[in-house]
Amino acid sequence: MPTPSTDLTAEQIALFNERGYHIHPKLFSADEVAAINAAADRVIAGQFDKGAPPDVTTLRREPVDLIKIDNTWKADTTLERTVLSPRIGHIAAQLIGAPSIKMWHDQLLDKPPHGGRVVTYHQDWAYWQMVAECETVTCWIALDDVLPESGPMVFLEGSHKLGIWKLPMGISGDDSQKPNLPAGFKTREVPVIIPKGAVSFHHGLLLHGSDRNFSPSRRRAIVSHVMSGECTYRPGQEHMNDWMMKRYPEHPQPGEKFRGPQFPQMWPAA
Ligand SMILES: O=C(O)CCC(=O)C(=O)O
Repeated sequence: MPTPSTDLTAEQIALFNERGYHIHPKLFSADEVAAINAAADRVIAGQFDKGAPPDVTTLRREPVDLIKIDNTWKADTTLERTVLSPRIGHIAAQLIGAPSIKMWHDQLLDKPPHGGRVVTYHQDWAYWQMVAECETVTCWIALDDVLPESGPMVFLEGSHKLGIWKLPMGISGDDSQKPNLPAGFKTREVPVIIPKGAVSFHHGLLLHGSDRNFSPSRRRAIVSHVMSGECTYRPGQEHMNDWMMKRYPEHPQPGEKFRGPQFPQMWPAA
């Protein structure tokens, strides 16, 4: 596959500002996706070719109904190359008009066949108040063809313009907490039905959730949650990154830009 273009048009950026999301056709080839899936299975099995574990591994309930692993880039070279890809960084930078892009954290998500959980409608940045500025983008890389029945993410189009909402009572397992949108607010539910290798980008304030996986196949994704390189550290809300970044001698003080090994730069590429 020829290297896919990551240059966005002014119209694509304007649509992101209007809708709160951008879907990019195949950024990763079938061979790349196969290698990523093999690496993801190794990490799920506890094999780390970088010799270090990811930051957090969550295998929910028995039988497992959702696998969620954070900061896999620390554990595996193939996943590191994927989530820190300059292809992702370049697109995110254009979407939010940022001079540079850093990793906030990554997340490997695996919804098993006939399983998984409801992901309650939420806004990503509401969980990331440690990042003072809402200059974040979630870059969701499909590792399987996403089908209407396999529990796709669903976006509430345009909802990023409504400001910040309070956190739902629990991120998973409950679909009854759809926010009460203001009367007359025009929106639509947009399911993210994309082929493997394509990438969906969404704004830190866009309301989104997902249903269970009703299909006989896995629904896997690896996600780069990224931020502008200009974003600064605001302590107060609990987050994995607050304690993980302090394990390294180099980390930001309150009010400083994020720096140090916890937050690798993705764009411009080193
Ligand atoms: O993959 C899902 O079902 C939800 C993912 C999500 O909420 C996110 O990546 O922000």
